[in-house]
Amino acid sequence: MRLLDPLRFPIGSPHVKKHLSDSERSKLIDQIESAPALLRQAVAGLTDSQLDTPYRSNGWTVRQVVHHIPDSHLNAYIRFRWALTEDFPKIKAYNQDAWAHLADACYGPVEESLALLDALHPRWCRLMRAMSKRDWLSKVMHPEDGLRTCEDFLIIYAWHGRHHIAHIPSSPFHSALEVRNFPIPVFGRFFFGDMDY
Ligand code: NI
Repeated sequence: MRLLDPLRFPIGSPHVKKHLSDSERSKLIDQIESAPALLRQAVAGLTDSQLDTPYRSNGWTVRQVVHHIPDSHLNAYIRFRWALTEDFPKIKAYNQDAWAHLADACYGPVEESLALLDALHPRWCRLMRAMSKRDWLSKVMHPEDGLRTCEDFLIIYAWHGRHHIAHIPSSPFHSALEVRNFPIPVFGRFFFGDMDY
C-alpha cells in the first residue's frame, strides 16, 4: 500500500465510484459550486507574506495554490464541453507544476483567480445540472489515464477544490489534518500522475 503525505493530501484521495445516484451527483455539483466562496473565505485577510509562504516544505506557496485552482478548473470545464460535443475526444494534459511557476501564478494578486472562479463555477455548474444520465457517461481519452467519463471528472474536481482549499491553514477543511488517522491508503493509481489536476 502506498501512503499519502498528509500535508500534501489533507483530505485524502477521492473515492472513485461508478454509477452515481442523482443525489450523489447533485451533492458533488454543490461542492463545486461552493468552492469559490470557501476559497475566498480561506484566504481572506492573508498578508502577502502569508500568501508567499509554502503550505508545506518544498510545496507551492498559498498564492500558487490559489492560482492553480482555475488553471485546473478551466481545463475541467473545457473537458466537459469536449466530452459533450465530440466522440471520445483526446484531451490535452498540462504540466501543472510548470503552469504554477509562470509569472502570473507566482506573483499575481489572488483576487484575479478568485474572480475567475466566481465567473467559471456558476456556468460550469449550470451546464452540469442540465446533463442527462447519458451525458454523464460521455467519455474523453486522457493521454495518461485512458478513458474518463464526465462522472469521473465530477468526482475528481469536487475533491480537487476541497483538496487545495485544505492546504490553506486558515481554511475550513484544514482541521481535517488534526482528525485524520494515519496512514491514509491510496485508492489506485488514478490520482498519482498528478500532472494535471
Ligand atoms: Ni491540483
